[in-house]
Amino acid sequence: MIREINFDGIVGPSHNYAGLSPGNLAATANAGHVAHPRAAALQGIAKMRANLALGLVQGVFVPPPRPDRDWLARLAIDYDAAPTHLKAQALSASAMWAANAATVSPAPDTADGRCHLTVANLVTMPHRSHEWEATLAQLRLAFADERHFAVRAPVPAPFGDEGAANHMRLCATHDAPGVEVFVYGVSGGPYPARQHVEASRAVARAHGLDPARTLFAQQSVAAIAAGAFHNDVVAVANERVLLTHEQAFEDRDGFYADLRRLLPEVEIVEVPAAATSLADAIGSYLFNAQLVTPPDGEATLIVPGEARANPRVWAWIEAHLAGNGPIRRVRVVDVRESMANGGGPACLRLRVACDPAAVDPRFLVDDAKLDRIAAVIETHWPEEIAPDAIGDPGLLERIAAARAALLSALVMEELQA
Ligand code: SUG
Repeated sequence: MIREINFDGIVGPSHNYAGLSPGNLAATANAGHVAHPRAAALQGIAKMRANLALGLVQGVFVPPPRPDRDWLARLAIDYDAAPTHLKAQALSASAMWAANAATVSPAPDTADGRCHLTVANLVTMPHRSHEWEATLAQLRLAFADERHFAVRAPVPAPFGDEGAANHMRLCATHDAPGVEVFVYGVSGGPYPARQHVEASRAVARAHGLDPARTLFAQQSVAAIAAGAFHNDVVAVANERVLLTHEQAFEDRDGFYADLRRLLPEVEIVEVPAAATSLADAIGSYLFNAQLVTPPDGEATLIVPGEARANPRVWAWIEAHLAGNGPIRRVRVVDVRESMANGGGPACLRLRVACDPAAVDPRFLVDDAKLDRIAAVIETHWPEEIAPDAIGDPGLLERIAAARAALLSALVMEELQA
């Protein structure tokens, strides 16, 4: 029985604001602020609880070891001796944004009838370029059953791949064959285009997707320049609904026409720039919502509090709900610590449509398990990290102990490394 599972990255104990992602306007604007890892992680837990309450299946990924001393060793330096920028890059908790962990093609779409996951190489940003090894180890554990899953190593550099944040799947229902859409950027603007078309094409080939049901769409140059460093900041899809900003795609009409040809029942909900500018979209993260179908069938949009705080964005949501549109319900979640680094509700989760019984149960959560995780966070996660604290040996010990306590609570000690 195929269900969509949202795997949320548990916010790691090293969460801090170092401004490491040019083109991610929230992250650069908040550089140097004091971060609150404990509150950040508890906000993530509350979001997961709200999803469980909707009747959704929920999973978790655990934070990788930070600082990444293996990566520093390959750079021939110890953490203590490293300059500040390398310290910050080694310490980042950026793996919390699980939408960048991998690209997922569920079994109904692939040639061998297995669910394929390709780990994203994240090569564009130095602090994210070393995430993939720990992510690969974790996915190999969670999706170890090779009758159901193929977990694949990343596409080689220099072809940038940022995973599911630049991938959408449209389908009648999650268990039916879908149309997979890979959104790529073209460099030349003020900010890097992180998703390269060569990487997207390689992932599609590796997953054994039917070329006749696979689309490659260029993200608009204007969207990247306005701060949409991933497609999931300007568009989100679920089943046959695409919610998108008018300026998300370079060839909007061509893309919509292709989509309608391949999936005649598609419902394209376009938010006009006149109602919500790109700046409003990026400031509010309206499109970085989770668009989900709970068991009651009422398509639900899970938005960050910042979307409610923007009067134009909230007015658009209320008008859509009052009308006859396909989105029937909205839920507001507080993930402001993650938002301040440019990560909204959708960034924090990786969607895997599969039979939950095929997943290692340690990665699936119910309320009782979330209680246990929250207790570890309350006890061990640092309350705050100030920018000048990242060299403090006491903080590093605390971060390591916090992660060890979480792995022990989840019986995942084999990820300790
Ligand atoms: O890659 N922020 C992340 C945010 C990722 C959001 N993910 C999706 N849109 N799916 C990024 O830019 C900032 C970390 C720092 O500066 O310390 C950061 O990496």
